[in-house]
Amino acid sequence: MLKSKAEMIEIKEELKGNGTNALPVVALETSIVSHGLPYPQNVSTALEVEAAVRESGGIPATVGIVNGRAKVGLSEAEIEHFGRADGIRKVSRADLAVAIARGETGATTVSATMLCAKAAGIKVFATGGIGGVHFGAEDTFDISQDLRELAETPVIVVSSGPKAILDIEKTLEVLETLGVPVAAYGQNELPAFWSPSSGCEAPLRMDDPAEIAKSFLARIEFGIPGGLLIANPVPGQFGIPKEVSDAWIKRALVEASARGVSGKAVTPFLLNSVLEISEGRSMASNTELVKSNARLGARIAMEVAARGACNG
Ligand code: PSU
Ligand code: MN
Repeated sequence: MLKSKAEMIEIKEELKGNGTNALPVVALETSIVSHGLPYPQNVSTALEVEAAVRESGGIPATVGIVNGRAKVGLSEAEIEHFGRADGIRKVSRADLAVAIARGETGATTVSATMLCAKAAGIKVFATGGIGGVHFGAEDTFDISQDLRELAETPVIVVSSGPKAILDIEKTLEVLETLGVPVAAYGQNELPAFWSPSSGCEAPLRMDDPAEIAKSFLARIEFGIPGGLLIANPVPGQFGIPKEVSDAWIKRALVEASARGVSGKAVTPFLLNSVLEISEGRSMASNTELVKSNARLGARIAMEVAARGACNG
């Protein structure tokens, strides 16, 4: 028998609205836990990120595929499993339905987490850096599914911009082509993950969570599909100067090409390799920026909820 949609998704009780009160839920991803950071810092970060959402007035919902069901609102034990187990599948848009049909367990990337958030009625999702256009994409065609998801799925993604390992200029061009609004939060320049500066001006600047919520809801009301990308710069003392991170990335890219890394392995390889090259410096920055995005995500979710956009 084919599973019904209700059987494919399990939403934690706390996240279900009562039909009258909108809840300020913030979705969180598991690919960053399973593939983005090493154990045990991945688990402690994921739990701190959930706490950061709560402290800022939101309700966290970490998302992952568990035994063929999209779970929205993982338990602490499940988060621990995603962080500890080896070989957890990376689930993006293309893999989501296959993982469900096969009864697999998998960690969701930005694209798959957005799809699960939409299915659960969640409007805001906080993460680290989004996927985008890789260097050399003119030869490899390596462009993340995250970009097209932003064009299609109505979720506000709070990030620190595209991951610094990417070709930021090309990523911005593709986002423009796809009609995705991209706003730097509180500055004119687009941040680039560990670094508050990318050298590129952001297409938009927004300084106020209420303005972000209103812009998103106006888009829905007007019938324009897709989300909104917010790029929140890493908090001051945790930022890594662009020249420093550019040097790390250069070395990581050389290593990736020497080893012929391709497909979905590219991003985890580069992040891991930068972690080694930077002797762990990239990690503090990575964990702090995700927490900061979680706090901003909660403030935006409260503004969305205050305007009646409901969960459940
Ligand atoms: N941000 C991080 N660490 C990560 C990722 C983002 O700080 O590991 C993950 C996200 O899940 C993102 C994915 O969607 O990397 C992008 O992978 P790809 O480039 O293969 O689309
Ligand atoms: Mn890719």
